[in-house]
Amino acid sequence: MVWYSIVAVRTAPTILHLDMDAFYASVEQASKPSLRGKAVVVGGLGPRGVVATASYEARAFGVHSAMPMAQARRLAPNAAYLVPRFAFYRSVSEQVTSLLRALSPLVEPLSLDEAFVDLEAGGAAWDAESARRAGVKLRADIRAVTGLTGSVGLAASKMLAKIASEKAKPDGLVLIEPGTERALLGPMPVRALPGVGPATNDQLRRAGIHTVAELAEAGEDELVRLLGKAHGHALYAMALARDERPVVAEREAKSVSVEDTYDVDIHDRVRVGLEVQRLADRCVRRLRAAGLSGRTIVLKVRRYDFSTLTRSETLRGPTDDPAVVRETAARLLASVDTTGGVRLLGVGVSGLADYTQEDLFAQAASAEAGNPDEEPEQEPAADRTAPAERRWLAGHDVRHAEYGHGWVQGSGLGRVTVRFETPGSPPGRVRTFFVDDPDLEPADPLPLVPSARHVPAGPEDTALPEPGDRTGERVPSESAAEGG
Ligand code: TTP
Ligand code: MG
Ligand code: MG
Repeated sequence: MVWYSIVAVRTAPTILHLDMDAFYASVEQASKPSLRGKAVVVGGLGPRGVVATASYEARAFGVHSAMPMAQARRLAPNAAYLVPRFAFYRSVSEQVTSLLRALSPLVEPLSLDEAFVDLEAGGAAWDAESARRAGVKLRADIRAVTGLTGSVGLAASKMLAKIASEKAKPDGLVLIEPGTERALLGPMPVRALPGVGPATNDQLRRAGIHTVAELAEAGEDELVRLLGKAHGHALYAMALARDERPVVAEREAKSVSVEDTYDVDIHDRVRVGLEVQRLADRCVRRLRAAGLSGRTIVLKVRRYDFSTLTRSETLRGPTDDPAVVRETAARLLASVDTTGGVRLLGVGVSGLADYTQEDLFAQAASAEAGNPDEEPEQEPAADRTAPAERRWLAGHDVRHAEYGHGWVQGSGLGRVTVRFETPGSPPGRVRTFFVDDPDLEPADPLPLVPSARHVPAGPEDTALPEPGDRTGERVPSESAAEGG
């Protein structure tokens, strides 16, 4: 196997970007036959709950990630609303990652459902044709092993590979032939480029720049004048499709942070506060997209004289709640002297854990208690005693002594409704039980593809925080439900 990755500028489209389609929702559909082809929304319950993702069927109603759950329910009242099962999504993600690692030692995961792969470094591809073959085979392997679809982009750079996979969505493959990059990028909105968020987008729009072609025409000097040196320079390079960032293997994120440098120092204390809130929200979005939560909130402030301060606060439990991160960052800001002006602000979260279910349980708890103001994230999970109904989270698996494996379709008023079906069965029947029915127990998820090499609910699951009322109630095995 030869390592070509040292070669300066790549000419073959051998960087692959994979992004799974509607990831959490697709896992739920693969898991629950009755939901296939239906609108499915996965997200947090409770007053501050937001949509994690929506199936493409639900997107047709306008539902999308980060939308308040209440708004989603108004748009798509008949969709299935499910609570995320992060440990299960991670186990599926690991199945996908091991397929990527078989292609190359250079695999750079970006989130639970997304990664770059340097095919050339693994000897898996060397030109457009071999790259396309590798991409087609990868998609087929992912489907065989997980039952899910992922979209693949192939290009000679990371930026274009990611743009390509976005174009390929859902369930497709797009290869950008070298030499066609600029023609392809030209008509795209500037927002398609990495690093162009809403603020930059607005700034460019005010300058009459809407498309990537217009960005390239504006020229480097103009962009530097508009956006500052670093950003202007970087954006100009991307507008010309120049991106030589290498694929970096195993970048274990120790923290997730975002920062902004201001061309003009900010003096107004209120404005500084607003910027910090905005950064906190952005930081949380990244955290969530990476399937992480963290305990330590960090605020970074570079002052007019380039002196840089960091302040941090560690919470009792991990969080990915925007309100908690915002409040903590605001508290930290209160302890910093910003008179004289601020050049840079940053907000980060460290002490990372995989997504804990804690926040969601807390949200569900405060919803039940009718107390949206409580700060559940700062209480240890073990202290919360659950009423019987909270064992039955919508979408989570159960086993009934007589009817076998199923999932919770809903609960309330002392009843729980269960649909009895498994990934390999036809759509199943619904039955209703009392919440304290002794024949009904929480269960581990079943593999999405019954014969797959990997059993999703293994030690990984037990390592993650569990709701207190589940421990010690493990169903001995999932052997009965799937004949293989
Ligand atoms: P994405 O890849 O951004 O979205 P997606 O896979 O659901 O849909 P598609 O890629 O087809 O457009 O995110 C991957 C998963 O991360 C998503 O399924 C749920 C989670 N997520 C959140 O929890 N919150 C968010 O705001 C986003 C964007 C994603
Ligand atoms: Mg995705
Ligand atoms: Mg993604």
